[in-house]
Amino acid sequence: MTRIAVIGAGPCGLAALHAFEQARLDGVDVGEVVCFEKQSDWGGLWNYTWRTGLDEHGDPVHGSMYRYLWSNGPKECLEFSDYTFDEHFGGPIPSFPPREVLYDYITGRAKKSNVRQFIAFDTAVRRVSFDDRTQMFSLALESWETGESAVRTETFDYVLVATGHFSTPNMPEYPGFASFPGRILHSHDFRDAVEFAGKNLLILGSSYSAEDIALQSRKYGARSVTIAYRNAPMGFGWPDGIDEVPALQHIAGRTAHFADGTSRDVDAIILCTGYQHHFPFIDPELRLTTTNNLYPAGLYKGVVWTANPKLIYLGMQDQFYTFTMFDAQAFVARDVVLGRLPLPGADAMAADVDAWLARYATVEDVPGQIDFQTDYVRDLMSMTDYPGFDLDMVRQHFVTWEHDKEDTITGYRDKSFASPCTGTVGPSPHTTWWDELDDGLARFLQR
Ligand code: FAD
Ligand code: NA7
Repeated sequence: MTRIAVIGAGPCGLAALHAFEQARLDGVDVGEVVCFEKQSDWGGLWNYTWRTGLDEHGDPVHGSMYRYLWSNGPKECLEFSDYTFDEHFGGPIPSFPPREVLYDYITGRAKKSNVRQFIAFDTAVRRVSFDDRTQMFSLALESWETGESAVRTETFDYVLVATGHFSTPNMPEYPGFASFPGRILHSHDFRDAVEFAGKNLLILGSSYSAEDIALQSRKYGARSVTIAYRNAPMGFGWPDGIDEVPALQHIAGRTAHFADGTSRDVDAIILCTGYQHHFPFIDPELRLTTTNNLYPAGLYKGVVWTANPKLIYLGMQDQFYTFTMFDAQAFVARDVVLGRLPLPGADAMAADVDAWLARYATVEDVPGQIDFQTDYVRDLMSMTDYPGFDLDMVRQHFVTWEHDKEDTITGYRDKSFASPCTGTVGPSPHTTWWDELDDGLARFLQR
């Protein structure tokens, strides 16, 4: 029997299990699918943990999400076409839910398709290697299923890596950090904005984490937030108490000095400086090495490891699209594994990757990035029976969302979008996002 390993039970791993289960329900022999998840529950980053540093087994904590995290894009842009928000919640809900609501939705589909039975929890993959002679992968596993650490090896025909890439921090150092008298942390370790109430914060970075943690911190009471950008400012109309300054040069005591010659005293520094694709458990010749971008090289259709097509990576791109892109990838991965989607030869795969990379090199701005990832998802969807949805509507939603953010960075989450699956328009939230302090599911669903 063909054995297929899925590593990680976050949104990508769950999408893979769902895809295989759909084929099984259609009467296809999918072989044996086993998912290994090092945490004790599913959901990946959406499975909130209060922990930072090390987990209960001494491994680096996977979670990077924090309290009071609301979706940073419209939920209509990530809606599963085969499990809509209307189906899960029994009626319309606003377009920007907090984390717990999206966790409920993701795991709702996984419960419906009954895939928990395929997951070995508390089981970390320690090594992935490939034996040229047997053409099989060997996975070294450490499991705490019985409470004690137990090590074993299993062999598989195919491996799907779904371990995410927003967990291992990119941690730059600036002169003066070692003697800074306050706390310095990475966004990976940020958990509760309330900790910074009354403080003057310095944030480094100019992408999603910097934007959201700056807003959060101010919303929950930081006295001031200074965002230092390395290349270009985000340029939003920030609320009172937040502003952007050019790059940090050095710190002297608690005084931060910036490239424009100005300086400010700060109490804490949050490095919103991104993450590394970090897969130390995969043998070097199988290991994806890339920066965070929309088309990592070496992956045919963004998923198949061209150097060994029995190895598949899911969700390794930077992400406008999330859950729907993961689904589209998972259906392609499944059909490659099942032999329903024959792969072209190595040269043709390389040529396809090169063509996408050549197009990516011409992308100049955010609308271009949105179009690029839309076309990528469209290409994937043309290859399988993943149920269609109005992709052009989603593309337009992303463009509108970007404009909304430019209009009002504190108010864009109060807007409503139409579902590309059902047409349902999200109602306005009962409380504007800037005034809502409670991120609980029950509170969000109150009408
Ligand atoms: P993950 O969610 O990271 O899951 C990977 C899983 O693999 C984890 O469960 C982990 O424990 C497991 N794992 C890792 N290594 C091993 C191993 N060696 N052995 C066994 N198991 C392993 N997306 C949105 O759509 N909307 C948002 O609002 C949004 N906000 C975000 C906010 C933050 C702070 C971050 C960091 C990301 C956010 N994202 C958001 C993007 C997020 O990456 C995706 O939504 C999604 O979680 C990616 O799913 P994944 O399965 O690829 O990875
Ligand atoms: P991103 O989107 O990868 O962005 C990383 C940011 O970090 C980016 O603005 C970088 O600056 C900045 N950066 C990187 N290195 C440095 C140094 N050395 N000094 C200053 N600034 C630096 O990561 P995010 O965490 O924002 O977002 C990741 C996901 O989490 C995303 O999907 C969200 O939904 C949540 P640059 O712009 O290149 O100048």
